[in-house]
Amino acid sequence: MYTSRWTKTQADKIMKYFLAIVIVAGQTVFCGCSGDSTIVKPEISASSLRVAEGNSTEIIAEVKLSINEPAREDIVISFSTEDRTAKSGKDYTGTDAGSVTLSAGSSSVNLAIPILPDDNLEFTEEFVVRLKEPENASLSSEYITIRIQDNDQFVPESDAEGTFSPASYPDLILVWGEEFNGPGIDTEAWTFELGDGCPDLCGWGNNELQDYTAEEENVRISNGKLVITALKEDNSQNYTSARMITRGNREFQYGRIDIRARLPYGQGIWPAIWMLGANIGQVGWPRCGEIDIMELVGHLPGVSHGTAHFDVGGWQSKGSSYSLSAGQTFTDEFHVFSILWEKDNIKWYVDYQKFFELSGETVGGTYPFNNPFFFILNIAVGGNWPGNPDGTTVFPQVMEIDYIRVFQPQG
Ligand SMILES: [Ca+2]
Ligand SMILES: [Ca+2]
Ligand SMILES: [Ca+2]
Ligand SMILES: [Ca+2]
Repeated sequence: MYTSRWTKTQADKIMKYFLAIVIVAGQTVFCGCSGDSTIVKPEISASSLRVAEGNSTEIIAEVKLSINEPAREDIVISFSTEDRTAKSGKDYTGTDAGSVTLSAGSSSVNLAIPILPDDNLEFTEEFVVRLKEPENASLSSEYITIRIQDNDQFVPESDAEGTFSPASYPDLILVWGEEFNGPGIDTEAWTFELGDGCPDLCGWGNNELQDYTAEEENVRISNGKLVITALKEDNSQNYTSARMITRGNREFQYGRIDIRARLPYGQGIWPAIWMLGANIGQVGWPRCGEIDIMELVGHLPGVSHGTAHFDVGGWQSKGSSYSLSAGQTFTDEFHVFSILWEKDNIKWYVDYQKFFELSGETVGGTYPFNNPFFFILNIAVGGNWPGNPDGTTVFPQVMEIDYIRVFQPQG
């Protein structure tokens, strides 16, 4: 055998050195421009997460941190949390100095954050986990967003007149409470749209029959309620009603909106509680977006419709409806019509029962609902959807609105 001048120890050292070169070469990038080489650190990535809130016990949000190749050595990743709309101590348990170890040989590790339960109706809340770059790995992104999806149900109370909603919610601010309890209609909030829509929009775009007025016989406050009345005028085929809007006066972007109302009925009667994008003057309809919180066609007096209208290069709508038990109608008593309107998402409710949800992903084209909107209240008579009144239709017909309340998250 060839007699080496190296001792065994020296040979071992050389072998280790050689192996080290092979290992390093396996992850070496040769840069053609300079001839230098750079060691590429393994990269750690994680994606944003949506978790459902719990009711009595903590839910653990598990953020999976993945590495693009099995870790060659233990990687300690430090992290902290930062409040956004979710607050540490109330909605989740945050930390200033967390750490998690991705062990040698493994390709992922879960970072766990406790989500705190409650029974409150809330908006979707979020916080972020901020990762600190470890010495021996890089990060694909520093921030991971955790969204907490509220899971709470609410059963409304009722009085002799029907169901009602609470005047306040924990952690929500009442940004507009229109109680209709004053002596008259608040003209700083409301203006009236008058006439038959002619010449621009005769029949208000739907071949409706009514003339809108601001006369007391068509619109007034009575017993703490707004009363809109559709009338068949004596000795004629003409109908009068009222349509009032908050355009330019009370406009809102997002909110929990609760409206307590009792609705008219009968063939050809079409009450609506709805919203239009405040930019309608600039972009027109349907690009401005339309949120119908409640629409009812009077021949189906137990069915309330919730619908969104928008533009996908042409008009499109999506919606659903809520039906009372057989034999019951929305004229019998008051009900609470609500939307929970958040960024990229709207949910529709009657008496806190969700019956429709629209999310940004399901709207092709431009999503118009992340903008300010104003309210519209009206009773239309006749038109394309309900058809015209007939001999069965009883006049007058009234829509009574007890209140409109707009809540937004605190802070
Ligand atoms: Ca809960
Ligand atoms: Ca919460
Ligand atoms: Ca909750
Ligand atoms: Ca009231």
